[in-house]
Amino acid sequence: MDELTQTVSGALAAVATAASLAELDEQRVRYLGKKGELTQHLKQLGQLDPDARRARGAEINALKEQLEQGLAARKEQLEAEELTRKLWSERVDVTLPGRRQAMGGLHPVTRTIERMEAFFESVGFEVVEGPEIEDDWHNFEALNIPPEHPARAMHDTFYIDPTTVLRTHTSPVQVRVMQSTEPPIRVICPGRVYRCDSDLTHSPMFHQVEGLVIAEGTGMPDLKGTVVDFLRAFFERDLAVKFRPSYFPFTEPSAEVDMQCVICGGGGCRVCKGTGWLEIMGCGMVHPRVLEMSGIDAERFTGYAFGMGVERLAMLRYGVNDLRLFYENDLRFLRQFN
Ligand code: 2U9
Repeated sequence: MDELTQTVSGALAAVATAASLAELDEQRVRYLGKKGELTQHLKQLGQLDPDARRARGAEINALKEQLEQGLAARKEQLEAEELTRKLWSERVDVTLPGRRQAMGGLHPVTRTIERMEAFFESVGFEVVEGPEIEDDWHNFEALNIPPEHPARAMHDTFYIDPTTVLRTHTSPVQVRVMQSTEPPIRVICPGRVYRCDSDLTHSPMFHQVEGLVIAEGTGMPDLKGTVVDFLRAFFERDLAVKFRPSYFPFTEPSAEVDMQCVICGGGGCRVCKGTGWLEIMGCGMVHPRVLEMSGIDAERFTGYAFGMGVERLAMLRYGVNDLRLFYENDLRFLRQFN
């Protein structure tokens, strides 16, 4: 018996210092496994007479229980250590600075449109948008653009079907405003427009901002004042501006607007082709037939309108020399506007 007690106390010592769960299990197998030392002793009980067997059996079982308790206690310890190690290795330092969300920004074309809207809203215009897919009547007919007009040719306009187009200008939005609103009307219409045209200086999709004012007694002086004030506010400079007679089917009289070159200040450079002037927009008094077709009494009301390309204004304001940069989504280009 002494021998077995000694064995078990040695086993308890080994269990108490087992360095891992695997080592602990080795100890369990060594003493309590099928061929374990204690198990062997229990198997030999059969050879004893009943009284001795009962006494010896109780002793061995007590030792076995002691060893099982030792194994369980060490197992619990080792598992707790293992959990602590795992938690420590997976710890998160909540005091570290967070990863910042990269800040996005508005596209230069959007910024330009917003800048234009801000000016016109400050002088009483309302911003109105309309559909990019238009019918022939709103895009052409109501604007006094006759069926034989070159703009209507397949090579200038994207046709969806014989009477449906991608709008070639935002003017159909103003037509819709005239049809649905009693004057006075004071609107600007920004948006995408489409023309079957693509080269270094033309994109098949670009943006326009057009304006329309309809009121009793308005005329060329109001038009000129509005346009000059806009250009000076937009470019933040006291620019020279001139109005050159021109022709559009929807305005009469019509004018193209030239402004002092913002790149060279008027001395002459590559951008203004040495003239000192830049063509910047078109405008005119709304043709009475255009007013009448949309249900406005042209005897009582007059109107003025203007139109400009957003990309062109953005290029001049930001000093961008290639239109294609606006459509390539190159972040190195776009990040410069924030
Ligand atoms: C209605 C009546 C008249 C809008 C106008 C222009 C002159 C013009 C061009 C500028 C550069 C187009 O983007 S561009 O190629 N626009 O020259 N636009 S008057 O006249 C209107 C519009 C709507 C009902």
